[in-house]
Amino acid sequence: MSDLHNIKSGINPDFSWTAKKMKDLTYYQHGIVDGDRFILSEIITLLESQNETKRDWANRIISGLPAVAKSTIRIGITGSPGVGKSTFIETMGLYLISRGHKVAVLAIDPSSQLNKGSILGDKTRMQMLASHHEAYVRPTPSGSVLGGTAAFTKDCIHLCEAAGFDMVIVETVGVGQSETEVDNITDVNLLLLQPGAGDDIQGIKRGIIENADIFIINKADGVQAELAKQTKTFYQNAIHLFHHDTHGWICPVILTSALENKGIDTVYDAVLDYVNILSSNGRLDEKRILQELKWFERQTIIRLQQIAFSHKKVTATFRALSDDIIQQRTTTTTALHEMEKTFLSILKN
Ligand SMILES: Nc1nc2c(ncn2[C@@H]2O[C@H](COP(=O)(O)OP(=O)(O)O)[C@@H](O)[C@H]2O)c(=O)[nH]1
Ligand SMILES: [Mg+2]
Repeated sequence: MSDLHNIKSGINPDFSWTAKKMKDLTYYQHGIVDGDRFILSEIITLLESQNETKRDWANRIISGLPAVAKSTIRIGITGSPGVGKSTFIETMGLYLISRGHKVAVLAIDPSSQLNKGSILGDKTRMQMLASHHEAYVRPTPSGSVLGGTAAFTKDCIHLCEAAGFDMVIVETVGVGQSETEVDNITDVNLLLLQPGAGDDIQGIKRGIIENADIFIINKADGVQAELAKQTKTFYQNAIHLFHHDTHGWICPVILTSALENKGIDTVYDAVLDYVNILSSNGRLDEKRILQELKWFERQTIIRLQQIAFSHKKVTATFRALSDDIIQQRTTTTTALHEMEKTFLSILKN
């Protein structure tokens, strides 16, 4: 592992890295298969890198990993900042370990983009879990990875599963585009809410609510215990207004206290119930394949867009037509038709 030190101490770290590391695909792959958390972190750092060679290398490592034999569960945890997600994951994670699971946590922190300190905050919040040898905790600042959080998290999930973690928890905040995408890479989604009159649901996108499979009213303790019960009734009534795509599933609303370790076993049972429903008749596999397909479709559209706009004729026509629209020389419908003709003429050549 002496070359690892070269990465940190070399004058040109990328040079020493490429020269030495590239030869060593098996170092990483064996490390993952052995469940080595240090090597797992190294690969995720490569994936996060702004350096394309490193990212390519990480992708080569991932595509060469053997299929995971053990069944795994991917749990998404969403909720507004401050609702108690990190605290909940710490408590839930330790509970899962006590039930014989190995737990990986991928926390996507939107605030850390502005303030790197909050990553430390999350690590401290999940300190017991982070230092447990049956767990792996990885906070990632959102916006820090090229290609988006969802694609990156998907790769991290595969890596964690290959490293033997059978419970992968993904923490996100229920605001913003990338978070809705993250909901589409997990098997079961938990939405954490605060005791109160449902105010926090207004800040959460409808897509997030529709993607939720289990509703959790956290902080059901102390002076808020009574209010939490009322909130539970409120959500139990409100849930019928939302469509859930798994036939026969009525989203449970569960009271928890992450601080006082209450209700976690009920959440665990609900997660297993939901996954059992999905697994019957291979619906879990089907769901994962559909997620992959959806992801592939979305990424293809993004790539198409990038390729199209890197074409000189497309950008020139687009600029000229935009100008025509500004000068009121054409209508948007006519301009769109012109764009279409431009695309088709390029495709034909
Ligand atoms: N009373 C109470 N406070 C909690 C509970 N869970 C979390 N908190 C507190 O809520 C605050 C935010 O928690 P955190 O886990 O960082 O929330 P996150 O932003 O959703 O990850 C912290 O001060 C926690 O101690 C709980 O079950 N009961
Ligand atoms: Mg948090």
